[in-house]
Amino acid sequence: MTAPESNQSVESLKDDIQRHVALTLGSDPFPPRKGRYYLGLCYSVRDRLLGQWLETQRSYYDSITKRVYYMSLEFLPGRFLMNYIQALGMEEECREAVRDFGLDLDELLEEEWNPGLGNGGLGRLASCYMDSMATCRIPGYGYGILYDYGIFYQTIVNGYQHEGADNWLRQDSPWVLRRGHFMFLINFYGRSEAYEDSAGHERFRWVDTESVMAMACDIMVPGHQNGHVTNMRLWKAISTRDFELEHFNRGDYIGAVQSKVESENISKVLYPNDTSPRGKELRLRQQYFFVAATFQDILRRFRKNNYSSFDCFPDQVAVQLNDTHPAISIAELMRILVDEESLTWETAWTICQKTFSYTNHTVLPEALETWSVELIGRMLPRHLQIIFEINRRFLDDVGKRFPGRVDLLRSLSLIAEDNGKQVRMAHLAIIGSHTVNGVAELHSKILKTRLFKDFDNLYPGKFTNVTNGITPRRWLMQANPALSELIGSVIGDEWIHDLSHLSELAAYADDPEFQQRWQEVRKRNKKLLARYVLRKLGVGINPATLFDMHIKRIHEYKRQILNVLHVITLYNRIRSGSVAHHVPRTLFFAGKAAPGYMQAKLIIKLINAVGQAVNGDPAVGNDLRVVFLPNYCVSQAEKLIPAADLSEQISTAGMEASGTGNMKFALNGALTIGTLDGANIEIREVVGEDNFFLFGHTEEDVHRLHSGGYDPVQIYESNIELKKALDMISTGFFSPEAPGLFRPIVDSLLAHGDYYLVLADYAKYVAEQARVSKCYEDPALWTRMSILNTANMGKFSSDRSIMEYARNIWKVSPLT
Ligand code: 475
Repeated sequence: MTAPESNQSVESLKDDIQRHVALTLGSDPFPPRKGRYYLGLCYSVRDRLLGQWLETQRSYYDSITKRVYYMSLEFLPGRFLMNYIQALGMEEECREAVRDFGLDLDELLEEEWNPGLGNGGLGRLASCYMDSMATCRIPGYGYGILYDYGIFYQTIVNGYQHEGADNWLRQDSPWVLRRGHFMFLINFYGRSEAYEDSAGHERFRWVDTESVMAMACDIMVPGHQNGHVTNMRLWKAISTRDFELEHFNRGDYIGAVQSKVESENISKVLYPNDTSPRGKELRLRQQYFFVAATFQDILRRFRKNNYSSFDCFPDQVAVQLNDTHPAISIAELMRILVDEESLTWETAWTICQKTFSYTNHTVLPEALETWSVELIGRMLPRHLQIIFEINRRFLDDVGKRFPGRVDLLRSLSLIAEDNGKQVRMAHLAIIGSHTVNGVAELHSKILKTRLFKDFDNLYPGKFTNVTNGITPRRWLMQANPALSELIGSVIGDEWIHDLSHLSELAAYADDPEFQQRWQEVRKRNKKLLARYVLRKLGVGINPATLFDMHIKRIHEYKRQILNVLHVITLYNRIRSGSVAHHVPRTLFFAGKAAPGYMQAKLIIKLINAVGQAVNGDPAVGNDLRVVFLPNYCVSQAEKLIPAADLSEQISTAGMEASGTGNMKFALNGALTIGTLDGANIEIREVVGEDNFFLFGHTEEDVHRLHSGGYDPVQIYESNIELKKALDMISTGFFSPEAPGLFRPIVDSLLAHGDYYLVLADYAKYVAEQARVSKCYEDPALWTRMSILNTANMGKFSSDRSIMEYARNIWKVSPLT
C-alpha cells in the first residue's frame, strides 16, 4: 500500500504544490511562503485522496450494500492535513518535498485551524467513529451541520474565561467540498391540513410552510492506507429563491435580503451545551434542518437503487442517532412514509423501529432534552401530531399490558406534564429504535436499572452496551510519533490496524533497556510540551516534575474542585514544611465552561487564582506549579496527552457516562488516578488493579448518600487539612481583592449539600495522590506500570467499538 505510485513521488508532489500555489491560489510561488505552501500542499494531498473517495462511493452503489448513517449534530475531527498524509502513507515524501522548498512540515501543519464543530466528548467520539468506519471499510456516512462558527474560542483574561467567535471558515477550508447541485428544500412552521384521499381515507399534508435550502458540503474521511474514503456530509443553510421573489415583488428589497440572511442563520453557530438546553428555538430548527436534509438524501439514494417497496428499507439503511439531538428523525420518517409514500401507520412504524438505533451519552437529568409542545406545534405542526399519535398508540399498548398502572403511563409517556407540556426526546428515541446503547458498561447498567428502568422492563433486550473507543491513528500514531516509533521497533506496526497487538509490549515491561528507551521518549515529549507552554503562556515549567493533567470540559461532576483542593493541600504542606520530601508536580488544567454555567466559570477563575498564588510564592519554587492552558481543543490535546504522567479521571461515580480522554492518556502511557466511573472501570480491569490509582465512593455509595444522611459539614469539621483549604478559598486567600469571590463554590460544598460528593471523596483522593508520588519516585516501577497501561489498551480502539455496532446493531459487514 505504501509503495510509491507515480503521483506519490517527491518530485510529483513538489510540482503539484507549486502548480496549486500558482494556478489554484493565483499566487507567485516564489519565494516559497508558509501560508501559501501550506495550502498548496493541502490541495496536492486532497487531489490524491479524491480518486479514492470517488471509487469508494462508486463501490457502495456497485455492491448495493446496506449503509450506515451516523447522524450527529457535532463532529470534532481535529486538523485534517496530517491525518490525510498518513492515511496515504506519504509522510516522508511530504516532509522531503516541503524541505526542498526550505519549509518545515510541522510548521505548515500549525497553519491549519481546528474545526470546532462540537462541544466535547460526544463530538470527538463521532469523529473517532468516522475514522474507524473508514479504516474498517464499513459502508457509511456521517451527517451533520457545517456551522460557520464552531465552539467559542476561549481566552483567559485576568483569570476569567472570555468567549470569542470561532470563525473557522473565514478563509475557505480546502477540505470542505461544496456541492451546489445537492440542495434540498426544508420546510418549517405552517400547519397540518386534513384532506380525504381518492379512496376516502383521512390524510394529512403540511402546508403554508416557510422554507430554506440545505446545501451539501462534503469532507473526506480516509481509512488508514486502505484506499477507502468515507464521506462526512455537513449541511449549510441557503435561502430559497422563492422567499426572495416574494419580497422583491412587493418592492421590499431590504426585507428580501434580511429574510434571506435570517433563514441562513440556521447553520450559523454551534450551540454550546449549556446547563439547561431548553427553549432555544434556533436549536430545534437546526435539529430539524439537518434531519430533513439527511432523510431526503437517504431516500434519494434508496430510490436510485430502484426498490419496488419500502419493506426493504431497513435492509438498506441503518440510522444511528448520536444522542437525542437527531431524534426528531423518527417523526420525520413517519411523516414521509405515511403522508408522502402512503404507507399504513403500522407498516411505517415497523420500518422506523427497524431503521433507528439510539446512543445515550449522559444520565445527568438536566442534560436530557425536552422540547415544549408549544414550540414543536408551532415549528413542526405535523410532527407534533405524529408524536401524539405515536404516544397514543404506545400508551394504549402499555395500558393493556399493565392495567391500572397510571404511574407507569406517566413515567413512560412521551409527554411530560410537570413543567408545562414537554416532549421527552429520549423517550421518542427509545420507542422508535430497535436498540438503545450506553457508552460504557456501568453507564449502560445505569440506563437499565435506574434512568430507563421501566422501558427496560417493557422491552427486554432493547438496551445494550457498546463501550466507547478512540482511534489509535490520531491518538497514538499521529499525536505521539516518538512512542509509536519505539513501539514499532519492538512489535512492528500491526497495532495501527489492530490495537490488540499492543499486548506484545507486556513482555518488555521489566526489560531495563526498553524501560530506558520508554523513559527517554516520555522525557522528550515532556520537553516538547514545556517548550510549547513557554511559547504560549510565557510560563517556564520543569520537565523533570510529575506532569499531572486534568483536561476536559469544566463541570461540577468532573470535579476539578477536588483536584484544586488537593493542590491547595500540597501547597499548605510545602509552606508549612510538613512533608519530609515532596515529589515536584506540574498541574495542567484545560477546558471550556459553557458560557451560561456560572459555577463552572468561577471554577476556572479559582484554578487561575490558585495558580497565581502558588506559582508566585518563592517558598514553593519548582515543587508545585499550576498552569491553565486556554482554548482546549483537539490539537492541544494531541500536544498534552503524550506528555502526561498522571491522568485525572475523578468524576463522581455514576456521572461520567464513559469518558474517552481517560483512554487517550492510558494509551499514551500515563497512569490514571480515578474513581469507579464510566470506562475507568473497564480500563482498570484490563491494565490491572496494580497499575491504576483508585479512590472514592462507588456508584452505589453515591446513590445511597443521595438518598439521605450525607453531611459534608461534619467532614469539613473533622478534617483539618480540608477545613484549612476551604477556609482559604472562602476567606479570600486566593482573591484578596475580592474576598467573597469564591463563596459560591464553598457554599455549594457546605451550605448546599455537596451534590457531587467532593468532600466525601477528599481524604481518599489525597491519600491516593500520596501513593502516586511514592510510585513516581521509583522510576522502574512507574515505567513498568506505564508500559503495562499502553500494552493493555487494545480493547479501547474505536475499531473494536465500530465492529460491535456493525455486528450487533447495524447488521452490516465490512466491504471486501
Ligand atoms: C459524556 N454533549 C462522556 C462522551 O460518549 C462520553 C450534550 C448536549 C448538547 C451538546 N453536547 C452534549 C454530551 O452530552 C457529551 O459530550 N457527553 C459525553 O459523551 C462520548 O465519553 O462521558 O459526558
